[in-house]
Amino acid sequence: MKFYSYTDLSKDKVEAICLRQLEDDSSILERVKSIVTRVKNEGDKALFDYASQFDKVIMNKLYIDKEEIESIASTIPADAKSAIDTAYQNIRTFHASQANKEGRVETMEGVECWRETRAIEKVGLYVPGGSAVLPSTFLMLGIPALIAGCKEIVVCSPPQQDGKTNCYVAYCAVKLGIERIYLIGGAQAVAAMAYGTESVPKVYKIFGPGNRYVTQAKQLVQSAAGTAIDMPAGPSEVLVLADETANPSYVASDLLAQAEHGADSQAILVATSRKIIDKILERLEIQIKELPRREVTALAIANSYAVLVENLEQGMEFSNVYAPEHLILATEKFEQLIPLITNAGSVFLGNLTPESAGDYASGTNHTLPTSGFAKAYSGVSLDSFVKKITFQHISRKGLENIGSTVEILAAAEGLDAHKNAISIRLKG
Ligand code: HSO
Ligand code: ZN
Repeated sequence: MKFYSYTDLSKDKVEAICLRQLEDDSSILERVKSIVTRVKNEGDKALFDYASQFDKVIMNKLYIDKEEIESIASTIPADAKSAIDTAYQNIRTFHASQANKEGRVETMEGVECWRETRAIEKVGLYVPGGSAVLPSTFLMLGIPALIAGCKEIVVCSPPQQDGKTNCYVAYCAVKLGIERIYLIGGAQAVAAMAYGTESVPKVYKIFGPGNRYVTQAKQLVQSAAGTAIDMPAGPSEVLVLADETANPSYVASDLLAQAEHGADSQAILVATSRKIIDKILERLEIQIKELPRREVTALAIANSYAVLVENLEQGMEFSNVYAPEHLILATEKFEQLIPLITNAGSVFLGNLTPESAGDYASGTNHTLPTSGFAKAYSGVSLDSFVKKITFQHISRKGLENIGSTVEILAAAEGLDAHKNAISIRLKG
């Protein structure tokens, strides 16, 4: 882990260390383009070919239905089943609370305006599967889609070696009432949902994390097919801000939890004394030895850094420039820092609130803006699955009240037809 002292860093240097290593995706862009084009032109045939080429499975159909999903789900171990049940309940409760209805507003007497929410009718969820089992992502996307009332929820997940899905993903499907899972992975799954094939319905918005191919494909179909996407996804990251009230072992465990996601993950430590940093790194060295994924974890830690700051406020200043996907405030003084947070995807307060809780089960969504996108993007929520449509109604009194304002503005813009649309009504 590299080390920096904030007061010694120029503004440019701060900006530079906050830049995530942007992968050179030009090499994969061409491959993704050819996959997307083939799926668009050849439909299912291309999907069968890619399953044997990339997933190394010969598929005779591209999906499994209710009966098969239920039979796979029934093999789930009891403890995993009840853990998914608890997570499901918490995620549901939190996301259901996001459905707030807005009132009607009279902007002038007789001029009434309001917004109504409508679900996006067709959404596509990409659930990473295969070797990396991510049923938690299925819950994080499926639950808000369900609450929003999306009519068609298309789910794609890469096939396992046996051409099926695992019991965790199958059980999540049962809980969500999803009766078909398309066993398609990677860029080809994104292309199938964007353009539609003989088997896979076309959707209006695609959600979900994935590898560089999936991310590239999402960006491609966004411009080429006009399919909306949840957000640009980069490697996962955490920033932990710690002071003398932090528990070094806990902080070390949080940094490692992030780092084990992948070699390109970032685990940033910001602390108010050198002594705290040293203690945390000491704990980290001990804990990493026990981790099954220690090799990949060590690579991510080597890619990460610690920043020494003079106080928590200065730490927050740095954090806002970094704009972390996850921000952990490992301090008892977290309350006073909340108003200072301007850029972060999701925030974890105090010493007993690890990111893992939010990754799986507390209720908040784990699909969050990475790579500094937290400066302008929010994480996935109920809002991501709906549109807000504006309405207005004008009465005769309202028309009299607003009429001249519109006429004058229309005339100023030289748009006489606009003006007439008012004048003709005022006369009538
Ligand atoms: N930390 C990831 C989510 C996740 N962690 C899924 C474990 N499983 C991105 O927020
Ligand atoms: Zn995680």
